[in-house]
Amino acid sequence: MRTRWDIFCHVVDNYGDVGVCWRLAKLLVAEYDCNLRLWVDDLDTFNRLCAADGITLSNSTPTLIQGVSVNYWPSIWPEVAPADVVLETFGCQLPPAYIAAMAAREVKSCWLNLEYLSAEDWVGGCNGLPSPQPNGLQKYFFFPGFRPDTGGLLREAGLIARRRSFQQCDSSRHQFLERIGVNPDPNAALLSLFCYENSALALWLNTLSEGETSYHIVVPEGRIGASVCAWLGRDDYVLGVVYRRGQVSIQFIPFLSQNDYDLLLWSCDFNVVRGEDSFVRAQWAGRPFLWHIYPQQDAAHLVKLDAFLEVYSAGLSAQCRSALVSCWHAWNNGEPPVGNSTLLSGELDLTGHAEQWCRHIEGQNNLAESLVQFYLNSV
Ligand code: TRH
Repeated sequence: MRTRWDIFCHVVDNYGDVGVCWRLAKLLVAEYDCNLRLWVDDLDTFNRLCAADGITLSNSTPTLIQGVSVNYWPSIWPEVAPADVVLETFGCQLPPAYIAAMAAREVKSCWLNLEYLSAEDWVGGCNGLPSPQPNGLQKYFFFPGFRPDTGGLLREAGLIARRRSFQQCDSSRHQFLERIGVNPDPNAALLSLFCYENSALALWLNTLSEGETSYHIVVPEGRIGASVCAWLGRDDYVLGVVYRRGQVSIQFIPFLSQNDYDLLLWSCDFNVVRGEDSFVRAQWAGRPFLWHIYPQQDAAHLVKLDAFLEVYSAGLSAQCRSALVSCWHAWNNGEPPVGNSTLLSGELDLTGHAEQWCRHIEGQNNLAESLVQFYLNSV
């Protein structure tokens, strides 16, 4: 009989919480034959994330998409029989009645709390640790990460091979870009831009616009629309239209499906990404990227940023490393990326390094497989 899974997702903000859960759910069903329900407490956000797939979710009835039963997680919890594996994501609180039902099961559910991704050292030591609960149940912490002692990263089977053959085939790239209405000048570097509001953005665009290289920057609709418009000296934009200022062409496009967003990352020479999921996908893309980390209170995110920079830049020359570190620091502190234009303009070849890094993390654990294995070891 197929193992039954329940994944609970509380949407804090933006798309990352539901983006990670949705990707994980699809993967567990497609590759591990799980019988899976995904419970999400904000289907409006989910609807925006999967609009490009032509999907509309409703609060009243579960929707079966790609084998995943997507359910609204209501504040008044209905009576639901708990699954064999229960995943609460990012510290969300399960409904008390559901926990009581888990405790009442003859064979206890395997209860896991999936944490946020971090490259910090302590993560490996905490991965898989039990957290005994007052009702006798055992909950386990599960940490994604970049090291062998963590749960690893989400990666679909054959992803990297597909990405490499896409990048080796000019016509695949061309056809994809044409499909999404992007037709860059062949001499321009193609960039994608997905980040939070950032006071460094206008200064960075200034630098690019005044340089010698041409850039075509693709901006999926979202939070930075207004600031990019302001930089262009406009009040608004029309999707698909290319706006020019100096060496920079800017094109806003509709928010893509997760699959098409991957293709965009694969197509670009350089990607600006944020949060957690796009950050990981940029790494699988094997292209240089700039990470706008999700800002946390007390600048806790800067520790995470440095932890990642430490592992990511390990194989770089001193010159490259220092350019990368100062650029990422500046960007994440909202400071002018002065002196970093070389990095962003591609003068330092980070492409080889990005591919090497991708090969390195490809050898690490696969998060979906780690979760399945953890459950199998527990029964
Ligand atoms: O949207 P994010 O900023 O998400 C988050 C949340 O803020 C969350 O609360 C926080 O905890 C987390 O970051 C660290 O960024 P992220 O994680 O990259 O999620 C974006 C999702 O949107 C991801 O699944 C990729 C997807 N996406 C598309 O499907 N199409 C697109 O066009 C774009 C730009 C993104």
